Amino acid sequence: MSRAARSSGLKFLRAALANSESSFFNHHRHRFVQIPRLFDDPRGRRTMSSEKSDGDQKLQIEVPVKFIAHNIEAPPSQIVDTSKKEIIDMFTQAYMMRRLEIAADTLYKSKFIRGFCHLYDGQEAVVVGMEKALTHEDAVVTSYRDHCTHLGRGGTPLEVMAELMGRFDGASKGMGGSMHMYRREAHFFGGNGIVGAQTPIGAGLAFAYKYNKQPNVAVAMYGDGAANQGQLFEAMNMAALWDLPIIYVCENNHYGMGTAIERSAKSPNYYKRGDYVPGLKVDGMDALAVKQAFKFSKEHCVSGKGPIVLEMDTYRYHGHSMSDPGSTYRTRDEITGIRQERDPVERLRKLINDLGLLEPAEVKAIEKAQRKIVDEAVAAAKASPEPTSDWLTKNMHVDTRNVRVRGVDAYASHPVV
Ligand SMILES: Cc1ncc(C[n+]2csc(CCOP(=O)(O)OP(=O)(O)O)c2C)c(N)n1
Ligand SMILES: [Mg+2]
Repeated sequence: MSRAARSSGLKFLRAALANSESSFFNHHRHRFVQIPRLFDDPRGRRTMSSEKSDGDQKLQIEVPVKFIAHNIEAPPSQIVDTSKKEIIDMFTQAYMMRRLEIAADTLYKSKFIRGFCHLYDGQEAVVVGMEKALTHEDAVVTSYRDHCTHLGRGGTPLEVMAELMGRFDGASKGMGGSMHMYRREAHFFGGNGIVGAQTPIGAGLAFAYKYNKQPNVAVAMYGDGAANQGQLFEAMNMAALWDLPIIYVCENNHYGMGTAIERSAKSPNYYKRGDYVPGLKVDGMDALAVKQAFKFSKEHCVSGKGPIVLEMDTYRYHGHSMSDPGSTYRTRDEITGIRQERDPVERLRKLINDLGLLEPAEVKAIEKAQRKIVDEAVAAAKASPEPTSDWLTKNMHVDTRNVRVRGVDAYASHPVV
């Protein structure tokens, strides 16, 4: 469809909206609010403009799925301030994440990647939307499902790919693997293999911000399975007691390994599970809704109101890890249905098309460029060397060469080998 034809289609859409709160939009579709947007100019006139000073185009989009609040008087608006550039950017990032995870799947099956490997495809909107509301001065800590979190924090596809293959160019010099992405300079404190372990670490990061009087927030991301872990409640208690600036993000992908949430949680309303901690349930497949929820939460935390829980309603397409085909505890129809109705990458693409932000050929060009980036990262990771054996002890905190430790017998000591 030409840009002109789409634009006349949009005019029709606007007219339809002006006339009715039409059922034309089902509950998963974004509603386009207003282009150009009205705002007050410095001379006190109401001015129509769609251009920002940098040539970007301002947009306001109504996200269709309502935020559901717990212990929050004024939940965030359904209307999200965004821009053409931001939407294209989110699509580009989400598309690249998707490609990277699919490449990882292939590499795993051809044995270039070994060991644990948990893929994030399906959940991309959570990281992409989150990063639009935070800065890299804010801290993030997550679970073992961390490849895309690393990319969101500005890490490169090569750092992820090489880490997956145990190569020296990896985020952790190839010594950690899939669960151990890490990027200190962007305040990304890694993936964690122990379910829930990141939640008290997040409280510690938030404590540091409060102690140093820094206007930043810590984010601890955990799964629906981890939501039943005791340490989360201990950490939340402390965070709430001390009003720590932390956003607890429950990525509810509806399964903990092969166990559906209804079979593992007495209450699968994870946004309420902080009890005295405010919470919001968010459509975690909608990057704009995610951004809005994080913007709201960061303001909440930095203003001194303490922690908040965001339940992201999301879905993982792959099995729990590469050893799980992911099809024994759920139906193929369920997976296909989510792909068709809620896919986060397709939603962003649709937004670009519906608003006529790019021509279809321009979208194709973005996809091609991102595929090339991933392909090049795979090639470079394969060419990257393995870490040399002296790296095995390089990150030890203590030089143990002259240290003796007590044995089972209190009077005998042994050298550390
Ligand atoms: C303390 C601990 N218990 C058990 C495990 C094994 N384990 C790894 S992932 C997982 C399920 C977690 O599910 P969820 O929190 O929903 O995260 P998701 O994998 O869905 O992202 C379990 C039980 C572990 N790694 N650590
Ligand atoms: Mg889960």
